[in-house]
Amino acid sequence: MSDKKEVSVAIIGAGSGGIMAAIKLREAGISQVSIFEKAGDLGGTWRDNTYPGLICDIPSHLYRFSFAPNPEWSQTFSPGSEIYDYVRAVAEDNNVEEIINYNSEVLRLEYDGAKWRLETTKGDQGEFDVVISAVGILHHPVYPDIEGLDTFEGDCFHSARWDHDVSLQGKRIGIIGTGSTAVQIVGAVVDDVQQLTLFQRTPQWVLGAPNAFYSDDDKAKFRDQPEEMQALYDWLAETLNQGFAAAVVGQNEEALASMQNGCQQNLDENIHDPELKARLTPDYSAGCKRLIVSDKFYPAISKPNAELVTDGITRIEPRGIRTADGRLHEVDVLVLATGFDPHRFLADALILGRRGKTLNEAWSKGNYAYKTICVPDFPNLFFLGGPNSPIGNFSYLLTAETQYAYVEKLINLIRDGVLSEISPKAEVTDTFNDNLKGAMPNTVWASGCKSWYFDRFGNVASWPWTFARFEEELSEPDLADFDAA
Ligand code: NA7
Repeated sequence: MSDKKEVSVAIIGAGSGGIMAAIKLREAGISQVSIFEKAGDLGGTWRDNTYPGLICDIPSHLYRFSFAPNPEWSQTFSPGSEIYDYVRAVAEDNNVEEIINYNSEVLRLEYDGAKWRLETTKGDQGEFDVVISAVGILHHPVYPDIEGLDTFEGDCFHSARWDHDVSLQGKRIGIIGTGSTAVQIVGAVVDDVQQLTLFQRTPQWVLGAPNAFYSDDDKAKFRDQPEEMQALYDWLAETLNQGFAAAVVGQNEEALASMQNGCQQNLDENIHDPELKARLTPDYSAGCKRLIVSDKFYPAISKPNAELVTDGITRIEPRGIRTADGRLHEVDVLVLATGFDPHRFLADALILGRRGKTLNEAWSKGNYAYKTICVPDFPNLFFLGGPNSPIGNFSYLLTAETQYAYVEKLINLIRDGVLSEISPKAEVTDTFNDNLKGAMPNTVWASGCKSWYFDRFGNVASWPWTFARFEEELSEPDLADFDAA
């Protein structure tokens, strides 16, 4: 029998992070684990996004839980539905569904000096020693504030709310946005539609990485020789860490230049019309906005039935979109590929910490945390994918597992009776965040573009250092950084 103290844990969100945390908590011997999920299904962003052409821009063999390597990935960058199936299978294999409370959006969390009382849309859910927020960042769709949007008479939906009852076959489709989502949709639907009009506010750099299929032999090899699959993982992780992830935080100029050259080469080789090329060429560095990976976009936008519109949108009318040059672009279906608000976290809930302080008050000048994990005055509330988590083109699964391992160590301090309440010291948290802000100007994200990495206060909300530093910072909790209680 364990002499550890029993703790109860509430996890908010049944996406990849929440599912992983539930599996690992139970493995660690914590039996009282409940997940509260606002929707009626698990899978997070892979549940919400079902648009045609959806793939993950992280190589599949890197985008997996460490404890569930998957020999069956179909492609270098596998389709979203396959990732959803993978996350679901991992949850089922580990009996996670039995602890998920669906349609239970957290409305209120109140710390009473010892425990968190949790209330959802289904009412009072009782008290928990620890709360882990795994709410993700890509699930609050942003709808554009364009005059007349509600007057459009055709079908109109956000890319994350794709209406599969609407056939695109032979229709005129308009797409607003040129992020990863829009780029993937364009490549997937251009051959089905009569006319595709893409409304671009800002051009994007696109890396033309091919999306190869794994053969049956490849999959058999990964199945029979797991060490081969691990070797591929290690190579991908190393390549991304040392290359891209270091480049975007100013630690690898050569890799940054090579990324820039790769994007330019993709543009040069695939866009032959100089006028179109000029309009597709960004005026900022590659990597400043989240890098897009697609070998389909440029060929697709060059097709005779595709048009890139770069005149600004002035308003939306019943039959289409009016641009600044006075032209009305008539469309039957309008897709809003206008992104997400990644900075909301728990903003829709009332989170009351010590002395009745709310999390929204604490974050009124911007979200912050100690090492991305926890916030002063909100004891035993831990974040996976929290403020300033690495959100450059990086595997969230890898990030979340690294954060979880640290959180488990914090929870063990409670289980072992070392501390009863864990909250970081305010001054240590301030120093951490001052350093973080000080490092931000070295990153490519701050080099002169607008992107969803910025919060509403104009601060970049990513991790400004290498992934190695992330792992190092989260390797072992330093008790001196926490309030003694
Ligand atoms: P993104 O990357 O945030 O892209 C949103 C796009 O929508 C972007 O091109 C925006 O232009 C455009 N946008 C947003 N509002 C408007 C208005 N009002 N008018 C015109 N254009 C607008 O979202 P995605 O869904 O593509 O990708 C999100 C992440 O999901 C992606 O990075 C991957 O990690 C997966 P802007 O560039 O701001 O001028």
